[in-house]
Amino acid sequence: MHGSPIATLLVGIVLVAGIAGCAPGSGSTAASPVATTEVRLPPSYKFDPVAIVVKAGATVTWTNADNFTHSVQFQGGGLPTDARVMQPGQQTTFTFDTPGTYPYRCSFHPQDMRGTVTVTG
Ligand SMILES: [Cu+2]
Repeated sequence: MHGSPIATLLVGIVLVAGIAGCAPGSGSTAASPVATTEVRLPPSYKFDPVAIVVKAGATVTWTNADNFTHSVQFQGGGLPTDARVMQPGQQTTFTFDTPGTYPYRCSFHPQDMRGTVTVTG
């Protein structure tokens, strides 16, 4: 009888810790952008880093280091939406002139491969 309130409290703490521990993994779009102009596509099927931040006028280079063909396809935002296809070992570049947030994806693997370029003024 004396032990049960403490046991209830402990269960509560474990539950809260478990929920908090899950939070970062559940929000994959919430990755904080990395300041770089280089995005690699390592094996397999991903952009690394997935979110970057660059200054207006910067040229971003994507390098396909995977064993499969991928692409960079901007999702609107005034940018050309044609797929910029990269065979394994190839690169593509794009110069961002206007501040904004530009989501893109791989046109071949749109469910798995998405990234974001944030351009600051
Ligand atoms: Cu792909």
